[in-house]
Amino acid sequence: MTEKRSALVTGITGQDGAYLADLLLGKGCEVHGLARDVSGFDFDRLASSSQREGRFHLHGCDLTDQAALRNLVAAIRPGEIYNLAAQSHVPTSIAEPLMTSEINATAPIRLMEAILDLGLGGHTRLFLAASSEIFGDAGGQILSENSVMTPRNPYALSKHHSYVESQKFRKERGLFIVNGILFNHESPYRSPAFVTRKITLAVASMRNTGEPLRLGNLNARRDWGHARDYAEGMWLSLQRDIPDDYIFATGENHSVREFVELAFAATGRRVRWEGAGEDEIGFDADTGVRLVEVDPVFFRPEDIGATVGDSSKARAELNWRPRTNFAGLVREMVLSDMAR
Ligand code: NDP
Ligand code: GDR
Repeated sequence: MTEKRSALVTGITGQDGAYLADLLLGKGCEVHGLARDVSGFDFDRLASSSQREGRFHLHGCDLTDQAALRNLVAAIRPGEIYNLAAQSHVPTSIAEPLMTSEINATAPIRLMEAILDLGLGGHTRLFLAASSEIFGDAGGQILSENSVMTPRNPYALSKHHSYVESQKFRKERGLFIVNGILFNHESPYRSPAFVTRKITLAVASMRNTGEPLRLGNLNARRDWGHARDYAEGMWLSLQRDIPDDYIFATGENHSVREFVELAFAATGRRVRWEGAGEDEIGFDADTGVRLVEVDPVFFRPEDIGATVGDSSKARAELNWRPRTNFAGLVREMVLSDMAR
């Protein structure tokens, strides 16, 4: 742990913010969370953190408000900053590229400038949440820190911009910055805008609604891990004395179709697929009830077919490894949604 045991976490109301806040509090840290809408604050995800009286502080601040962000950093003088705040939804970035770029690229660059201007360069360590999206569509090739990067949507471009700039701040201006190149990670805290939680929520509620689940590309493959493991990787990466960039990934990938099958299996149902492409339908193998339909609305113009990451550097240098496997992740998400 760095000298001053205080951390500023942007994006505290998001999925990763909840796991990271819990982890940092467990390590005895003072946690300052930046949330843009304190009045609409989601205490559901942060229920256990917010109960740690005295060591959990919430600050209302939009990441794009440069002056407010700088004042916050000056007041807290955090030993660690985890910049998790982002417009993190790929389709939204296509609809709103400018807003995505301001939050995901310009704001982190301003944050780096603020650390320098405030004279905190030798004190504050900064973690930036980069993304496997920066590689673009690598055709299922296993991706390492040295793989070619060809970002292809506004979200990926914004994350790539921040990634490239941060390397300059590290090399040329001496800031302690780590990029975690994060592959997909999910959990019961995942927003329903993403396919995994959309599936587990639908599977859990289907007996009541009877509505089939409508999905896009069933054949897309992702390297899916558990968010709790990735939060641990973020923390580990700031504990080393030399800053560097790390891939966090499980090293295996699975299709949306496999995710659907395992999710239904957790409720005792088997899926039988019929048809192909937009006409494919998933039926309950025992009752014949329609469980899944393909809806072209959810297809993406330039979807990435498959991702899989090589996290051997993080495993060797940080002693990091994912603890929850794919089947365990799907089951935990379904059971959590059923319990709700
Ligand atoms: P979420 O979308 O769950 O959370 C994003 C957070 O950013 C939310 O708390 C959101 O607040 C906040 N935020 C968005 N815009 C602003 C703003 N202008 N000012 C302040 N806060 C803002 O993301 P995850 O937790 O899943 O991901 C964390 C980080 O990791 C993100 O940067 C994401 O891009 C990156 N990442 C995530 C991966 C994943 O699979 N989960 C994989 C690769 C990278 P609000 O609640 O107000 O919307
Ligand atoms: P992704 O996650 O774009 O990889 O970004 P998402 O869950 O949205 O998509 C994964 C794959 O599933 C396919 N898909 C669908 N996706 C959604 N959302 N809804 C559907 O109905 C659906 N049907 C099929 C998609 O086409 C895609 O191929 C996540 C985010 O967390 C980013 O912030 C992060 O950087 C990357 O992961 C790594």
